[in-house]
Amino acid sequence: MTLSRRNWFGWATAGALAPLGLLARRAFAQEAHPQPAQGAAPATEAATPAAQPTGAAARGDYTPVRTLNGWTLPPRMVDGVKEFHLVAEEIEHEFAPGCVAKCWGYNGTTPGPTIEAVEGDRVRLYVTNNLPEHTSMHWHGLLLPSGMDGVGGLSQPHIKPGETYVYEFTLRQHGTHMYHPHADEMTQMAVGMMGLFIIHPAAGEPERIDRDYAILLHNWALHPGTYRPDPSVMQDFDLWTFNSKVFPAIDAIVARSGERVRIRIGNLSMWNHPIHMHGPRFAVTGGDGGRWPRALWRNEVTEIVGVGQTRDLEFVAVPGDWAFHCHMAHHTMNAMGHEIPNTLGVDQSGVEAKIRAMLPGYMAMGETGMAEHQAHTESGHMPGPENTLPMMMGQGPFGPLEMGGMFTVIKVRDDLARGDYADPGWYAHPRGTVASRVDASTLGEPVRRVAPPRSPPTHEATPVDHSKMHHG
Ligand SMILES: [Cu+2]
Repeated sequence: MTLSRRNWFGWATAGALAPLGLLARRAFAQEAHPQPAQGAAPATEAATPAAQPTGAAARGDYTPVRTLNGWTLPPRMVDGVKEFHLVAEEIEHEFAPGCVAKCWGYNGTTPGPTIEAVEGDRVRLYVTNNLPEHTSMHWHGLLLPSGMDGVGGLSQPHIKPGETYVYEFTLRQHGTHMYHPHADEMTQMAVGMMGLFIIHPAAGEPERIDRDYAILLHNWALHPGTYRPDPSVMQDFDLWTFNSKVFPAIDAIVARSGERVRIRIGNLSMWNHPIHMHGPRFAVTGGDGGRWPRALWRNEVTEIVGVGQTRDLEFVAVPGDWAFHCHMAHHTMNAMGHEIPNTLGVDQSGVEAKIRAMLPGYMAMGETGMAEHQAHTESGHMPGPENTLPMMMGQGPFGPLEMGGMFTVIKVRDDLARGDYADPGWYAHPRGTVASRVDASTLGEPVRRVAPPRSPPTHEATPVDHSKMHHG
């Protein structure tokens, strides 16, 4: 403690008063971006300088990352080292109201709390294992000594139930990184053990980031009617999540018009996810290896975030309500059934009556598509098994959104206060800027390639006249 105070005063006098200014700025930033459990961070950080002051004037002056639906673990400064304590434990997790499960996570949540630090920080990470089996902790993407890499059996002994291990290293990079066990990974990740590790650049950002969001992608085999994710499933998952939540339980991404927004995305699921943003293009500005040189930035509207990868997307906010989602259509559904026969276009009326004689309440689905699913669910026609969610959910200002899973809305408004993250409701579109219904009879005959069918298609075998088929 004495040593730490001496270091502090030595550094403060040698480095003039710059640190005081930056500490004040950081305290303000924390206050302006309130998040659960972040309250204690500014005071503890203000008490001690970071271990390796770089002398950069902007050191530590960053916009705190906002983990959508999640939280950031407050560090404790001990002798100039930033300490974090993660506790691996069983938790009860709610994916959305009506769907809960026994999961494994850290410090009460899945994903675990986000760890946030600055390039050059010395960090000490305690990991306590309160699980019934051994675990370990891998710091995904971090440059560190081999023995701190957390591969159970390879770089360290496993952390047995009841034990606590300590990891300590200096952060020699910045960017979007992750943490997860490297022990019985198939089980421990399948049930939710993962988190984000965000490192801000010591020299500050080349372009000021006004809002810095972070999302961890995952998938869950939580079969309808069950309460524990199934770790043995490899492809047919039931829930697709941003920070372990499904739409519509996922918070909106909120920004003010003209602000520069970054969305950091990490993927510890079992699928690659093409993440798609409506509205403005974004620039992909970084990945696992940190922020890319500006010459490598590229404009996209969809970016694949591969398994085990991270990507940073940045854009200047444009007013409106813009969908932000995975473009794998099944990944914006909840609680998929996987062995459903394809009934699209099938007249099921006779079948439905026959089955209903044996299964009262049975309702055929999908004749004209699946949109009827949400309508039936919401009108109470279709009670599903317990502890599951409808495939399609969410009400928008114009009707059902028919979404689930990896979907949320970027809500950009002109009149938001800086640092206001409250959901502003639905966008008030300027007059004349909303698609609307017209009388099609005034439009004349649309140009078609082939004549429309004379009668609705049926599943009766129809003779095909091959001589009339056109190719090309
Ligand atoms: Cu996806």
